[in-house]
Amino acid sequence: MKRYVWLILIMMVITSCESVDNHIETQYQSTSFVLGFSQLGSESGWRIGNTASIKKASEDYGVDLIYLNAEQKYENQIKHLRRFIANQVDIIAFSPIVSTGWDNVLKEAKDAGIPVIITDRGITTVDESLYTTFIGSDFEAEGRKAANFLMDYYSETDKEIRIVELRGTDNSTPALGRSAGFRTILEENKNMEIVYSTDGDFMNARGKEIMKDILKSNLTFDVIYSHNDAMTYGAIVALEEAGLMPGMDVVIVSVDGEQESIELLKQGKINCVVECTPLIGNKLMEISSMILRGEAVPKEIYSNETVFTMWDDLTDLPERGY
Ligand code: GYE
Repeated sequence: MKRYVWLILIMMVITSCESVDNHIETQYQSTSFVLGFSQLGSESGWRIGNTASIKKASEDYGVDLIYLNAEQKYENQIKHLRRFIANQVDIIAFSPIVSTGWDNVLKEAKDAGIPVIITDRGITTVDESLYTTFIGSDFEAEGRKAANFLMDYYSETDKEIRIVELRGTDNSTPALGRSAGFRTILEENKNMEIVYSTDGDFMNARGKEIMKDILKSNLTFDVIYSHNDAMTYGAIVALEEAGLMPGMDVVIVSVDGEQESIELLKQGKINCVVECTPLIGNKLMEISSMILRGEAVPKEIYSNETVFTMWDDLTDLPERGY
């Protein structure tokens, strides 16, 4: 082909991608396939790590990634998915901010013959055929692990244990699962009670604000169970500002396992960290390739995850990477 034809073609590709969205970030590699990925936002260190993992993996695997960030808005994610369908990407992946409200757009993707992978957070749908697979964590198991730590921690006492729960974004599957799993274990122990539970939206600032309000009220409590590290950091600052010692005066259980929370665990300011890994980029690229090659993949692909507690020797723990 003549050189100027190539030039025009390249210019066309660049212009069409630039017009997709202000927040668009594209990476062009020697193409194997085009993956449209809608990230739900940038609310936490976990999320930043998740985005970095997916971007890095797309580079390593030579995948053309069209990355869009919904900035915490469900409506934006719906728009993203429609753009991916209109652009006829080879495969779509997205991390749904909430669990419901996806059926129509997923039906459109299905009708267009574009496979969809749900990553990180799950969805609730009556029609499981609307997506190909889910890659992420078992949030109920995480909730159970958090409660099991408290069962161990308080195994020697009969006193009533009063728990404050900082929940993640309402109607998101990590918030639903972490609440549900936690409660299933708590039901086995009549001495433990959730005395206050509220939506902190997985945000550091909300964790701090909620904890400040609680400390101003007359509520007494022994434990904070926080659905993510970001809210935990905010709550810790509020406790310290009130002259309390996190980890001593209040037992703290957090979920995620960011490097920062492991440091706080080592310092004794957090008592238990339930791991939830955001590093699913490689898996996403591998599974995408398999689907596009027509190979069968499991409907649910869960990460292997552990729990870090105040009783563990964490000196040799490798850098977390998020
Ligand atoms: O725990 C939290 C993030 O969806 C599992 O979202 C993820 C959660 C994670 O904001 O830090």
